[in-house]
Amino acid sequence: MPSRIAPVLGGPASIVETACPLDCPDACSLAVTVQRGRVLEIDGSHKNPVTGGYICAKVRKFGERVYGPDRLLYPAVRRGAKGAGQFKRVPWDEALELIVDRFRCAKRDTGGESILPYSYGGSNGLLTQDNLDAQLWCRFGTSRLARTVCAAPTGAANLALYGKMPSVTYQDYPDAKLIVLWGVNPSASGIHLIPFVREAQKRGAKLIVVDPRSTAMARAADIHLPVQPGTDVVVALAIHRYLFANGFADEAFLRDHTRGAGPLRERAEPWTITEAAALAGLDPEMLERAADLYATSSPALIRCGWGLERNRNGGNAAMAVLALPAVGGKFGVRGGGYSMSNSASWNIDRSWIDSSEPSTRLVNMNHLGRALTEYTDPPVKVLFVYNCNPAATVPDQKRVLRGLEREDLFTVVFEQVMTDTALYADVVLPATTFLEGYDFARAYGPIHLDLGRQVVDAVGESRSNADVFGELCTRLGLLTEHEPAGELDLMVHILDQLPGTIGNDLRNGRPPAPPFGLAPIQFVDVFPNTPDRKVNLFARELDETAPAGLYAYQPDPATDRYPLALISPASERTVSSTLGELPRPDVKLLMNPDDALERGLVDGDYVRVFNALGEVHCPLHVAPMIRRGTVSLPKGLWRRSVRNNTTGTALVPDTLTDLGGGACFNDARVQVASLATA
Ligand SMILES: Nc1nc2c(c(=O)[nH]1)N[C@H]1C(S)=C(S)[C@@H](COP(=O)(O)OP(=O)(O)OC[C@H]3O[C@@H](n4cnc5c(=O)[nH]c(N)nc54)[C@H](O)[C@@H]3O)O[C@H]1N2
Ligand SMILES: Nc1nc2c(c(=O)[nH]1)N[C@H]1C(S)=C(S)[C@@H](COP(=O)(O)OP(=O)(O)OC[C@H]3O[C@@H](n4cnc5c(=O)[nH]c(N)nc54)[C@H](O)[C@@H]3O)O[C@H]1N2
Ligand code: SF4
Ligand SMILES: [Mo]
Repeated sequence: MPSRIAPVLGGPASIVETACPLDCPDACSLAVTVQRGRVLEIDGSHKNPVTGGYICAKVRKFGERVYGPDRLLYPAVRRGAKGAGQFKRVPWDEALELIVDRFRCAKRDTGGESILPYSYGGSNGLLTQDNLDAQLWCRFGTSRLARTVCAAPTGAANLALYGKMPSVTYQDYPDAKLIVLWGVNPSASGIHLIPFVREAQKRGAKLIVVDPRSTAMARAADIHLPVQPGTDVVVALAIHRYLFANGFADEAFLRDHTRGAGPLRERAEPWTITEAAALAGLDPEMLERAADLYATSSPALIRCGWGLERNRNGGNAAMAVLALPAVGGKFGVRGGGYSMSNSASWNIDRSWIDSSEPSTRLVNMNHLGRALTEYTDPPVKVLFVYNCNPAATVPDQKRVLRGLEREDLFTVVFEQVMTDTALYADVVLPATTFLEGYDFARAYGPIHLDLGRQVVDAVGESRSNADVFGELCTRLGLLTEHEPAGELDLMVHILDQLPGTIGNDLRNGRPPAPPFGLAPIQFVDVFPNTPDRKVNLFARELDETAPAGLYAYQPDPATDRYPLALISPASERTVSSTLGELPRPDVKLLMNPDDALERGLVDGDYVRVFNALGEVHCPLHVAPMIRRGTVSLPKGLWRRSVRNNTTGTALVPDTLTDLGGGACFNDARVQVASLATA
């Protein structure tokens, strides 16, 4: 679709190379056409071979965010009621002094812990988070934030089993003879994987997709297992059982490279193919075929996504899925093993800042609503939001909004655009986008690191995170003389600190590589980063902390009143809620025809999707692309794109996953009724 930013100016155009740091696995290399200092067109470049010259439609339209009507251009303070979005422009100096003053008062009156910094991966780059911001919070002694809204359960599983060993990159997919896409929809969430999967299929590889929806990849698969959300743990355990029971477990590998195979086998024992299929709502023959295909194929590769983690059993699901290649003996060959987040592969996290851990209160970000409305020891008095849009993206939206409405809460929102959260701010600070500054874009699908360069001047008075956090630190007297205090300083400092030749390579525009290369073979080039270098199939400490133990299944939260599982996966239109400000005519609830028939609903009906926490009003899309008993809304909706100003997160309980304290987005259980009859 052509961009709505028209080339109005004329004159010579130039192309600037940069990289996309958004929260997407691919970290594309970009070629941005600039004319008279304005972004004209954004496209993929060939610098990164995985990008291969093309990018997603959403970032092609990123210029509409940069110059759009929602862009924040200057600091402002609230004038009207909270949430009304009425602000008065103020100079940066006044805004920052106000914030510094409120920080000092909060610390004096209710203690540093009454300040809650709140952030996630808005721009996922190394310069926009975990540096001067972290220093500010740590040195001022604020509450700490457990960043758990995403990847906490899969991260906990990957850490426990393999110490986050680097995993199979996109380029190695064509070597696989079997690819399992488990709870991942790369057609939306990491589009550059698709050609590599297609290439593998062309060379004869089989494809299995495990997903309650019939995604494009599921339709192209040899076997599609449309699991009931939240049941992956038992499906994976049934495959383990099949491997053990039929002589497919790799005993030599288990002996030499793993610990804890015995207890894993015991936990898998009750899950026969029949039992697991019944619970997960699958055809047992299909499940057995999938187990057999996995057992007998090599190289066999599992791409574990994040769709399977967003429920009460998410951690154990990731444990059971990620343990499969160890039991099945799938490592040691190119195209075999697993893919999970590769973000830890560079081993460079936060090495450039003072990382002394304070012991202040740790707040789980999934409990924001609770923290704002219930915490008393001390209550949250100052909330500082950046890189995040919690009014749209975290569980229990109504409670979050109730918290943000508190008159005695001082909220700072540091943002690029007037988000649902920024509307509730007492002070808004305008942030640059990645096209207006430097950043390190680190892929978490492929193993790739690139330096994003400034393409155009900062729009309006917007400033980068590093500059603003550096200035806040300086105003509060928290930095020593030789520490970096802004974006350029910090970039140079990081380039100097990066291990090996990485910094030099980035300076010179060469693609850097970690010591084990850009396409490591698991158990040849890389090994588990666990203390004994073995796969820990049964981490005792997790068995103790998980509510029902390791590899346990906790029952579905559905009730007679709210029988439908509501899921909210990534859509092509936004990255989480980023770009959600652009007009969006297509917000619909997807429902299976049998569920619609049972409720007397037809395609195009206006419906209410509701439970005890809230309700969403939207049109209905009836299609067999989703399993019976499950309905779906897109993730990352802005409130204004839904008729009643409420999005899917309003229906999500703030319960936590079994491991890692993650969000249970897909544990929302709802009923759907026609709006006319409601
Ligand atoms: N276009 C786009 N790209 C994105 C993002 C985006 O919002 N938009 N977000 C980025 C981010 S932050 C992330 S974390 C990744 C996420 O990317 P993915 O790993 O693809 O995660 P999801 O989109 O949450 O869900 C993936 C699939 O899991 C299915 N699913 C839901 N519940 C279950 C379940 O219980 N079991 C199984 N097996 N499948 C289930 C969904 O139907 C969906 O098709 O994508 C990143 N890329
Ligand atoms: N219903 C439902 N909700 C979900 C999920 C789901 O599956 N279902 N998935 C969740 C997932 S996977 C994730 S990762 C979370 C993400 O949720 P969030 O962390 O809230 O991510 P975004 O919605 O992208 O919001 C990031 C914000 O940061 C801002 N930003 C970007 N770069 C910068 C910068 O350099 N400086 C500053 N100050 N701001 C910047 C952007 O403008 C944007 O508004 O959403 C979760 N929400
Ligand atoms: S969002 Fe993902 S696919 Fe789109 S340009 Fe950025 S890295 Fe590439
Ligand atoms: Mo995410």
